[in-house]
Amino acid sequence: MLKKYYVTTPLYYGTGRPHLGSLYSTLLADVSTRWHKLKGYETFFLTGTDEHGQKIAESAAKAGKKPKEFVDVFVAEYKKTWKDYRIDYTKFIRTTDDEHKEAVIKLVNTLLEKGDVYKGVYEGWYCVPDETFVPGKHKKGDVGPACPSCNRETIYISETCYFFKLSAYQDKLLTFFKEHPDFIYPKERLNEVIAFVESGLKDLCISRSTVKWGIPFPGEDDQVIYVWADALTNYIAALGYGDEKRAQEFAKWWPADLHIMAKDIVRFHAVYWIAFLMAIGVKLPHHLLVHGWITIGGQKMSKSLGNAVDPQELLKYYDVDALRYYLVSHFSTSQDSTFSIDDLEKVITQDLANELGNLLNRVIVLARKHNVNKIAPREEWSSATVDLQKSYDVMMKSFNEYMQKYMFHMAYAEVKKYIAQVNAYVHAREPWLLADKDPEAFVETLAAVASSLYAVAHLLWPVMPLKMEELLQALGKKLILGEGTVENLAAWGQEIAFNETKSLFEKVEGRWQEAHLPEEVKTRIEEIDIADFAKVHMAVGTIKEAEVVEKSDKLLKLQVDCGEYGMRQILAGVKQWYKPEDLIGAQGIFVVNLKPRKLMGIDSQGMMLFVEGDKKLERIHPAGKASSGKRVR
Ligand code: ME8
Repeated sequence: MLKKYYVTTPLYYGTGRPHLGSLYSTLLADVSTRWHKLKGYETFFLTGTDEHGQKIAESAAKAGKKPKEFVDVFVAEYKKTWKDYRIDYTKFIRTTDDEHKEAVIKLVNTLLEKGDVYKGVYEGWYCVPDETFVPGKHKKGDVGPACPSCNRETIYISETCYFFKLSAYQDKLLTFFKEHPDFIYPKERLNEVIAFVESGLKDLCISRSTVKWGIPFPGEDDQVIYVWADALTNYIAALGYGDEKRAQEFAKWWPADLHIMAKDIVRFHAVYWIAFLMAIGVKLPHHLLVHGWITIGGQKMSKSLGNAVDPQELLKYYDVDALRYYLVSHFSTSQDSTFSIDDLEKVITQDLANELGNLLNRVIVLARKHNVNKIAPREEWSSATVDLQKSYDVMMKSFNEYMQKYMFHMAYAEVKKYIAQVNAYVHAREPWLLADKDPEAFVETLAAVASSLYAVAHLLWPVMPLKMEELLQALGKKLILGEGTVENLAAWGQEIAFNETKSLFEKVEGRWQEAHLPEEVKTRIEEIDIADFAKVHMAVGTIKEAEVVEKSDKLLKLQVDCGEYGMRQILAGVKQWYKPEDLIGAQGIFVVNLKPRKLMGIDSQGMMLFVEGDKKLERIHPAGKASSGKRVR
């Protein structure tokens, strides 16, 4: 029997460039596709853009462009970012594609034929950014309700439209959810959907007569199909729904194994989409993965809030596979998670450079130093290695269970734990001492570490495809995809080589700040309270020692006597203007309650203040000599 796997992402609005949130959903789809490839499934991964409706029409008009012209620019940006992030999708669908439009018309015609649609008038509130009808008792002329999903202003609309009899599906939906308790991951989201349906479903407006940019509603010159009814259909349109010539393709891939999205649009997928499919008599998708939001400063990251992190910007400073690893391992698929550069640099430095990269390096350097360039297959293992093998089996069991439930962050936490166990095994075995003392135990240790790395590289391949292929090359191995791969990863006795290789990952702590030091000084002007100002403790400090930070163009490392605040090691980005000897013995003003941070891997426990001069940053200091530690107010 064909083992197939069909996964989709939302169709992102073509109103802006991709950001970390859209990247995250798309990356999860990529990881789950690659994971299934590894297990021998034939896969289909669909992504694309949502290009019709009021929101697009208004944004395009504001930009002075035609809607299609307007979205074309962003579609190109999406495609580029996905390529740069090694997103290996099968198909990119646009709702302006002909095959999509034909499928949407087919869907609406089928709903009409089944008698599930009637003509009426919608009078009420509408959220344009979310393209959604918002219930509310307010009347025309009132201030409307805020959108319950995005909290933005709604507008009043009154227009003729067609309604889909959603209310008639209330019981069928509830029965379906009851019979499929794992339809939505995580479970909490299913409970929310059930509560929403139980609270009573109203019929859904599926056309708009005051919007012109959309797919024409069959038989109506002045109405277009509501953008959500249009966009959701993409999941079947991409497989040729309604096209008899493509019936086989449709039967092969549909139903979807997984629709991925964040919680903002679960209702559209779990209620409207499922009801449409029930109505047209098409099978229902197996699962939804509804992940949380990436937040920044406590707010959802979004294009319209203007706090979006640009994935292209991150690529300037960090390796793409390392970024993928951070996103998958650090962000929970079940809850909101905060993005921060500090965390990103910590995760890359600790998990990848220190733990995984170092482990590979150590074993290769050690093996080659003792002229072990290859090890032959072996069957005998000592009890320490048997224990490690048992840890591997435990890890694999949990890993598989978490992957099954799409809890990627938990699955990869198991791999991380196992890598730490392999590192601990190396520490305990002390192979550098064994090489001469007990060559047999030395080779066994190398074999155990290399076999572990071989397995780990496959498990991490869905997240870090290129880096893990490099890791395998270093061991003289190739990635194996297909049936049985995962079960056979624990091939402990196989032949393995130790090829000379460069470090897989770099330590990146402080890299962002280092690159952005000048920007840090140009802070945005914003009024603050006196209480905010009082939070900043500034004091006089006397510089006792100063030296350059070798690999940095900007940094000097200072040892500063801050009186009652103690001796502080403080980094200052002034290397281009000051020699260490210019500063030794000098006084300055220091922020002494700044959270300690690392720049280029070096601790900094405060900040030295300077004035922007014409040619250089000028040191600020008391006019006469002041005692170290005296507060500046
Ligand atoms: O809703 N954190 O498009 P959209 C995590 N066109 N994920 C995020 C995110 C964040 N801060 N921000 C966005 C639409 N996303 C419709 C979809 S589907 C037929 C039509 C991701 O551009 C997440 O997947 O607003 C979210 O559901 C989606 O982008 C919304 O994308």
